[in-house]
Amino acid sequence: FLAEPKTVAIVGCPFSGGQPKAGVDQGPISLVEAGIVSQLEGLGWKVKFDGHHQFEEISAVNDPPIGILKNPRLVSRVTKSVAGVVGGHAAKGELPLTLGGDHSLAMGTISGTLSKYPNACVVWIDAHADINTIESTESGNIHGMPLSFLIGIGSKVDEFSWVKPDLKADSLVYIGLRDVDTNEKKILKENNIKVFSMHDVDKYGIGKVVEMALDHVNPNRDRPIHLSFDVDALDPSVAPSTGTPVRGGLTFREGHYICEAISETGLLVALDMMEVNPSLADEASVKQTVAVGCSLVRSALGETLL
Ligand code: B3U
Ligand code: MN
Ligand code: MN
Repeated sequence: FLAEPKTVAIVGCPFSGGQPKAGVDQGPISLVEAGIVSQLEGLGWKVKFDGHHQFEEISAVNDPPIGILKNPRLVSRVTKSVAGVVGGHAAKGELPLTLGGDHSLAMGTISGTLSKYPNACVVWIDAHADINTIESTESGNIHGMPLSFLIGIGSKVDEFSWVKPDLKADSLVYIGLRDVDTNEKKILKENNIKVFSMHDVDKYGIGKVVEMALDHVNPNRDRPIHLSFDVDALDPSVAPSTGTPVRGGLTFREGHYICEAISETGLLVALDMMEVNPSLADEASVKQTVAVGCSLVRSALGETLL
């Protein structure tokens, strides 16, 4: 495939249906208001942004749980439409930048990426594994589940039959995990999925961890990369305004290093910045979290320190 596209298409997704806390739907609005469009233009990108994605509304009464899954029809329809939008931008050679919104959206973004780049690998930065199946989830929150649908594990849910299980378990690598459910630990082991937890970041340092992560999913550095970044991967002292903060996370520099190193590969084809919730925590914390979200995006899209 061709080198990094020069046009970035911003897909703002004001969506919170994959988890219970209000406010994460304001994440993309805050990131855009903080100036992400002009910041990316300043890095030399042509930026396409024509307003936030509009979703079909389905009220809770028309969307009863399926098993334990909450808001299943809403999440399915929204993520399906996001898959179409992201896939459409990718097909035109643009780099889709999806601003969340909760991480269930990645079901859509990664489906979209794989429709254009079937050989893409996924680098998932998160405190959580987001790989619960319909059998294993205890919360029923779909933002804790997108990867099981994409990989095709767990029993099938009709409502999500549009999701093609096209992501191979060995095309996924995680960095930053520290809050993984017992059931998820089993799923990760059984499917031989490569994880670099915070323990590994402590042990090897972030430079070595990113190198090992890329060696696993992209040994020849020739596969397109989809980077899905959950801001809760960062330590809560760095990114406090998010729905499920977990202490012991990535430092400011570790988070940025990951983005810079992936940018340096020249292989990035899609980027997600997820779970920024500007309604949580005080005003200064919100400002700080939104600013960090913008600067991680800039690093992934080529901003360097020198
Ligand atoms: N693993 C838990 C908790 C969780 C996942 N993602 C977030 N929280 N943000 C679950 O609900 O599946
Ligand atoms: Mn997540
Ligand atoms: Mn998370």
